[in-house]
Amino acid sequence: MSAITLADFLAKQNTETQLARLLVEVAESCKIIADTVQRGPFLGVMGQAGNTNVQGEEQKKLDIITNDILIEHMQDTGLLAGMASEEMDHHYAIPADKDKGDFLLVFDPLDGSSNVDVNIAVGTIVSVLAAPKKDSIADEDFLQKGSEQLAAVYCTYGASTILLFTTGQGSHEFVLEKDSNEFMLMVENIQLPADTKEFAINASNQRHWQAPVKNYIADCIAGEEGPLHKNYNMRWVASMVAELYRVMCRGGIFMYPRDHKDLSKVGKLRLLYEANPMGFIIEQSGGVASTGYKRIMDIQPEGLHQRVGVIMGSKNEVATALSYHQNFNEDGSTK
Ligand code: AHM
Ligand code: MG
Repeated sequence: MSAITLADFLAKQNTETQLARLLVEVAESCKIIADTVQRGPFLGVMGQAGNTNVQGEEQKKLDIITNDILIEHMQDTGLLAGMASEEMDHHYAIPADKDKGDFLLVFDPLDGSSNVDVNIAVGTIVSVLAAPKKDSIADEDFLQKGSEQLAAVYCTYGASTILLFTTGQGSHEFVLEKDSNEFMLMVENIQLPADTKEFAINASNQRHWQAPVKNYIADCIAGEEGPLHKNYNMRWVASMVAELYRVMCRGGIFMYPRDHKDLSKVGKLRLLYEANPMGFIIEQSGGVASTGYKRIMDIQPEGLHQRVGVIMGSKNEVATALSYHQNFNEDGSTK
């Protein structure tokens, strides 16, 4: 491993000074979250919080605690005009007595948190946007396309604490080195393998899938004897950050597609703080991020908690999956 810290690396990349400062502060928040998640059982912060978030999902105590860590740490940096999160109905405006800055932050403070009690890797996902103004920020100011993101960061808390980020100049991986408590460069310019034999999807939803996904997965399972002529492995961790880290390391295709399970929801994952930042990092690693029908980062968001179908990963495999969608409309009907 190199001896290059995140701050050194950002300087070497000539990252704009304020953005570099912001990314270092996000990484500082992730260090606090890593420590809190690891010491969770001793801190008495495991289990359900006993309430639901705006999306009707049961909140874990750690969902709320990690959201508070990000808010409290980041609001004091003077770099932000506002924040929005999976765990808050509306955006959080930086209080009047604090310095404001030129950025907005949108995050999922603890992705995969349903797994936190069973010691499976969870993570923090952050999207950085330009603030159109410093004061009187509204929810609408966050409704920017993924292609307008200034940076995306995600940090997974597993056997190691690993942080990946992009500012549009490739994606890069850092590991938290315990003795120095610094994120040290592990991989510069991650390149995702273009081909794969590994798919990840929650197969218990099979009966709800649209026809193109049903057909593609059936052909994957058919193996060498089927039309795709290769034997696939399947993986499902139910933690997107862990899933996509595996994809970043050895390739793969990750799918949480739009389905017919609940017609009021076009997919499970959220556009602004899950699909867009992960899509930005995947694309910057040579991969593809699509809904099946269009590039995720081209979608004009209409709501803070908007959901979207997600198919992302190795370029050639995603292209194969997308080819199954060609003759279908976004609602799954045939053209
Ligand atoms: P969360 O943000 O509430 O944790 O939900 C997102 C997670 C993803 O990490 C994961 O891919 C998916 O939900 C798993 O869903 P399921 O439990 O339906 O398999
Ligand atoms: Mg999430």
